[in-house]
Amino acid sequence: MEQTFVMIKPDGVQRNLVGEIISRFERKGLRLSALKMLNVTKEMAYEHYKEHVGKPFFDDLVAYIMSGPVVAMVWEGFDAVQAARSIIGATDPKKADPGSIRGMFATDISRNIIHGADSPDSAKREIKIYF
Ligand code: D4T
Repeated sequence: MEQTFVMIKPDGVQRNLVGEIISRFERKGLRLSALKMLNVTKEMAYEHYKEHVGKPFFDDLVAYIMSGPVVAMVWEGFDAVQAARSIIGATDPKKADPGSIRGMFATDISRNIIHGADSPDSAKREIKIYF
């Protein structure tokens, strides 16, 4: 059994996609083990995205993630990290599978609705930031 960290970003919350997104994870067969709505602080944003410090999109990324409430979640199940990433789709919505969350609901890489941890170690690190 593996755990992964998933976060519905401010645009996903503002566009009333929380129920739709949670439903997709439930129907996949993953189990919701924690959920919290919160406002991301600058410290949390920097910790979450520290691998991107110095990149051209970093400041916009931090401003975006702090622009409204997010929904942080822990999902668990067999191969949960990969299962979640396949439901979420590629980082750039233009390249995402059309049936994935980003493929269906997003158009812009800088407003891509949802985050999913990219490995079990990242999931552990990110869960500590938000829970
Ligand atoms: P997150 O972390 O938001 O789930 O995205 P990914 O894990 O799928 O992708 P990432 O870490 O490579 O990128 C983090 C975040 O930065 C935004 N981004 C990324 C951007 O605005 N412009 C870019 O060129 C890239 C590569 C989108 C996701």
